[in-house]
Amino acid sequence: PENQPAGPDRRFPTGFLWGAATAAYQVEGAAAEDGRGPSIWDTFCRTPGKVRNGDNGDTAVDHYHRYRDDVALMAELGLGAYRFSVSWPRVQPTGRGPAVPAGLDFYQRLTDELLAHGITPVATLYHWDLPQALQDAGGWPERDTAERFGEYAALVAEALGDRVPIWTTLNEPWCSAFLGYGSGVHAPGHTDPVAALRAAHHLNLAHGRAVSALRAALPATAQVSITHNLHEVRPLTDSAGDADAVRRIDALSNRVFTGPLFDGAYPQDLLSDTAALTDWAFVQDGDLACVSAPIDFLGVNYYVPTVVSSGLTGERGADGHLPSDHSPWPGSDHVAFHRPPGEQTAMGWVVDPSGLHDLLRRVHRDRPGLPLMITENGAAFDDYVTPEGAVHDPERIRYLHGHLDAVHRAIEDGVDVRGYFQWSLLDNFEWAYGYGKRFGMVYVDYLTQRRVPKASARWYSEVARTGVLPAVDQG
Ligand code: GBH
Repeated sequence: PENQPAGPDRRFPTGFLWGAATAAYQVEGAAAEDGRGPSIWDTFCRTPGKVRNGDNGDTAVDHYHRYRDDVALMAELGLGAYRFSVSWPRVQPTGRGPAVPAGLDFYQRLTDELLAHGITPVATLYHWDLPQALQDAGGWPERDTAERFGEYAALVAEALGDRVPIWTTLNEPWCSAFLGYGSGVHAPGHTDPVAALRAAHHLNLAHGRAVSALRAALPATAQVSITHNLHEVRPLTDSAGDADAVRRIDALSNRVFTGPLFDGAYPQDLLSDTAALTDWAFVQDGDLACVSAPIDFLGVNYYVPTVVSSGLTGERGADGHLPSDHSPWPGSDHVAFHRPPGEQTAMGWVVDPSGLHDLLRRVHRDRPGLPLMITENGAAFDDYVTPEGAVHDPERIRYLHGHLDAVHRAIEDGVDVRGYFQWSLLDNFEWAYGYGKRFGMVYVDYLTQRRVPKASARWYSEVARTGVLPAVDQG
C-alpha cells in the first residue's frame, strides 16, 4: 500500500453487476446422479497423466447438494449476480434426445433460490463438459455437434427462459478448440491442428445455432451473449518480426472468433496463415450469417497478457509449452512465447492489470458501442486456513484492486462495461491442475466441504455493496 498513491475513490456506474462465477464440472460433483451422462472431462480425468494427482470432478465442491447454502453465502456477501454453467450431460446424457427432467430441475431450483435472494442468475450453456457420446461421434471437429448444441440450447431455454435474464452460449471456445484438440492439455486431449481449426468453426456455428434457439424461446428482454478469453497480445520488442508474431497470435486467439461473430467473415490473414493446413472447406454457405446474428453484449474473461516474438528461442513459452510440444497455435511454430517479469500467481501467470485496461480499450475501439461484461477475472494463490480459522489473502485483494481499477479506468475512457464476475465463487476443480489451485473468494476444505470466506471475499463484498473501489487496496 505505501507505494500506492492515495487517489480518489472510484465509483462504478449504477446498475453495474457485481458477481462471481463458477462452472458445472468444476463445482457440482454428483457426477452419477439424476441421470447425468459422462462428459469428456470425466473421461479425461480417468486418462492417466492428464490431470494432476489423478483428481476428478466426481464430488468437486458438492455444489449440486449444497447450492442452498452457497446461495445464502452469496447473499451474505452482497453479490448481485451469479454466473453458473449448465451441464449438457445432465440435460441430455448422450447429447441427443429429450431432456432429463431431473437435470433441468436442478437449474430451476438453483435459479429460484438465487431470485429469492435478489441475485441475478447468469447462465452459460457450455463450459467445456461435452457429452462423451458426442465426442465418440467426433466431437467439435464434426459439424453435427453444433447442430446438437442448438437443440440442447432450445431445451434449456424452454426450461429456464422465464427466470434467467442473462445468457451466455459458450465459455472460452478458444480453450475448447485449441487446448482440447490442438495442445491436448484439456479434454478430449487430441493434438491435431486441423481438428482444432475445424472445432473452432463448429464452436462458432454452435454459438450461432444457440443464439437462434435462445431468441426463439426467450422473452425480448433477455440478454444473449458469448464469453471469449480474448488475448491481449503484446510484442517482445518493436521489431517487424515481433509485430507479425502479434498479428498471427491475435488472429488465432481473437479474430478467429470476433471475425465471424461481428463481421460475418474469417480474417483473410488467418486463412492464409493456415492455408498449408486446411482450405477451410468445412465453412458452409449460410454458416457465417448464422454466427454473426446480433448479440446483446460480449463477455470477456481476462487473466494475463500474452507476450510473443518471432523465431524459436528454445525456451519454455509463457503458455508452458516447449517448441517441441504440441502447440495450441496451428501454423505458428515460429512464434515464441515469453513470461514477462513481475509478480506471479500460483498459476505462474504474471499479475498485470494494464493488460485488462488495454484489452477493453481495444475491443471498444474495434467495436464501438458494444456493451462488455467481465465474465471472469481472478487469481489462484497458496491459500490456507490459520489456526484461528481465517484465510488471509492480501495478494488476491491486491490483484482484485488492480484489475477493478483497470476496469474503472476503461469505463472513464468511455468503454461500456456492465459488470464484473470474480473467478471464482469457491475454490474448485481447476481442470488439468486438479484441486491444487485455489481461485475461490471462498476457501473450501475438500475433506469436510466447509466453506471459509477469504479476507478478499469480505473486501470484495464491501466493493459490491457500495459500488465504490477504495483508493488503496487495504490488503
Ligand atoms: C478460465 O480459463 C476458465 O473459464 C475457468 O474455468 C478456469 O477455472 C479459469 O480460467 C482459471 O484457469 O500461457 O501463462 O500466458 C482460463 C484460460 C488459458 C487463461 C491460458 C490463461 C494463458 C496463460 N487460460 N491462458 S499463459
